[in-house]
Amino acid sequence: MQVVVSAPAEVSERWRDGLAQAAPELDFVLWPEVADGDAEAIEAAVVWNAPPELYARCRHLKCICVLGAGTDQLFAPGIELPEVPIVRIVDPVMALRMASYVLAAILHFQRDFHDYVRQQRERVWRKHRSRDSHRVRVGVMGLGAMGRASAKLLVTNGYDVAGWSRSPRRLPGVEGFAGEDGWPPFLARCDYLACLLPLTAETRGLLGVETFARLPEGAVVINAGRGAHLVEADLLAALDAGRLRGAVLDVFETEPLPPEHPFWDHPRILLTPHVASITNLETGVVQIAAALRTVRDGGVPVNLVDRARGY
Ligand code: NDP
Ligand code: OXD
Repeated sequence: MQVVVSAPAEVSERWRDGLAQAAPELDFVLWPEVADGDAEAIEAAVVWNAPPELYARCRHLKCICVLGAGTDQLFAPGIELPEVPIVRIVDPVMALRMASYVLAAILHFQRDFHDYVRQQRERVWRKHRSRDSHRVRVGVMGLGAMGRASAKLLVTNGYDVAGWSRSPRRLPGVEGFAGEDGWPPFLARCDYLACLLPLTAETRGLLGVETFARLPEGAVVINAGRGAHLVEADLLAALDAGRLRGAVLDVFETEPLPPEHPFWDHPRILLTPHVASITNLETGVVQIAAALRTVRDGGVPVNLVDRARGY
């Protein structure tokens, strides 16, 4: 089976080599080093933000494996996807990475590190009183692989945790809310709101003025889902009005974040360059190799994306 690999330039060879080691019987070729005639023979694609030409030229794909958890990139305008299974990565290593990011983001504001970093620069010795974790109400938007691991870690760390999902989910120690009806009461109890949703037509722009208005005064917003979940102007307005206390952002509408973007200098925003949960190569290649073998043998791989739901 011939498989094309299209990944960001800085990691594409590592993925190709890792996959070749995990599945030596398969033939991996890097995009765009695929001659026109050869594209016809390619039966699977392993992708992260692959260009539309890949799908146009590799016309006999039987499967698409995404090098990450989120698959919204595949449904972007201009991409004509073949009707084949789409496999994503569901990896406990990644989930734990995300969970530790969310915990660190909360602690940054909860324990006033945001102010201490500035105070250190100014040589100011001033103590702040921080709230203990059991008095801190955290809400996790999305209770999938990422959200469940994050909620679990937060419960273990003594927070008062709630989760919001499309369908009702039960997790030990987590107050569950679901759908439109669950949205207002969920938001009303979020001192910290962490967005770990997939980007779909329903979730785009969810972190906007109406959502911020429902949060308790002085809440902190964490977005590690996708940049388009957030209405950037609404966040700036809510921070500047003091409605929100702070924001921790890992994902942005435009990545890399342009140098002139107002988020860079905002005193109440901590930003990171889309690193909350980078895909783990060692476990990733094993999962993708398994999916490719299953497809080659005529089976149905696990961790499929539901196209109708969009995630
Ligand atoms: P999953 O598909 O496992 O979980 C998605 C969760 O979101 C589910 O609980 C689902 O509800 C819920 N959801 C989806 N749509 C809605 C909606 N309209 N209303 C309420 N809840 C909804 O995804 P993962 O947990 O694996 O990943 C989530 C996202 O995290 C990815 O799509 C990606 O965008 C982002 N991500 C970011 C990374 C980073 O480094 N910043 C790294 C990895 C992922 P239900 O349970 O009912 O299906
Ligand atoms: C992912 C990501 O979705 O890294 O895996 O954003």
